[in-house]
Amino acid sequence: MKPTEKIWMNGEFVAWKDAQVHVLAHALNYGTGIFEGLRVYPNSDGKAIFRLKDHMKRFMEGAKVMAFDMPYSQEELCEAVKETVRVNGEVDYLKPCAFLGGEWVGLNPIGVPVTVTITAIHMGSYLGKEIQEQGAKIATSSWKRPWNMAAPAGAKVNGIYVTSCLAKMEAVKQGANEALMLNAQGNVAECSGENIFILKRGKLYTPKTTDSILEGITRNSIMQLARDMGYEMIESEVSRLEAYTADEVFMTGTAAEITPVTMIDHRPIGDGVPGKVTRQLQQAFHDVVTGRDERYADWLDHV
Ligand code: PPE
Repeated sequence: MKPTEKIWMNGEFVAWKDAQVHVLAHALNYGTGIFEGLRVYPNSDGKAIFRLKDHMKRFMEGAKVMAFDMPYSQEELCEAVKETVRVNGEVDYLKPCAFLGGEWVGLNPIGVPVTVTITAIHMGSYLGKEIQEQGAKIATSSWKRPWNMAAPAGAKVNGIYVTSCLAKMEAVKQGANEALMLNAQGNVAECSGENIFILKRGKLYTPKTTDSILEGITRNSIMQLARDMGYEMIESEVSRLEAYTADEVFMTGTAAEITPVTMIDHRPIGDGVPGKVTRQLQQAFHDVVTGRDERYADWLDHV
């Protein structure tokens, strides 16, 4: 990975190569961390971070779920994210992390110090420019999305991402671009790092927050944009069959933005090309994040 200038680590900026932890850091061995992902976009008057407060609110909520003793407030972290953009210049993605560090063996996390970092990177297109434009082929994974009885599936907890990594690897080895994960009920939950939407008979559907999904901020933004554009937008259970027979399918995420899905398990979705509504939402989202649509100016934090 191409290094950027400086990483914010426990309140100070350190050089990329100096942002190190011990091999016995608790999070490295037991997955006891949380993270976020935010994008920064060029706007007419500089740069803006998309939904900064909402991302850092989710970060603090994740810390609460993990019972971390967070050394910084949400406001301090928002400021630190902005500062990280300023000192690193041309970056487009930020990854705040909070994890149990130390030098430790043993599961009990009580008393292990929390390390907080914010790394800026140059991500570009997450799934690849061609996939984002032409559509992704996705494959149902044999790995199910962890559900509430086993893990706090609604929080971005590091350890939970093992399932996403296994699912993604399986999909890629099968020749697909992304994995579709089902929940304990066998309904559609989400992809390895994206939420999913389907369009059927003119209405948009996306799995409910209780369907073992991460409550995506892009998901929330698209729900609002779709409603403002006059579409009926329904949060409901989505079966695998409904996904196969949808007129359009797309994924949403900070990294993947809005990516059309043109094939699920070798079955073409609609005409097998990105759909009209997907294209419309992609364009609308682009206008919002680049500050061209003033109705959503509140979602942008200028740096
Ligand atoms: N589901 C999962 C499991 C997930 O990881 C993400 C974000 C989403 C849904 C979409 O959430 P939101 O970004 O708030 O719209 N996944 C991050 C993955 C990046 C990474 O590889 O790391 C992201 O998009 O930033």
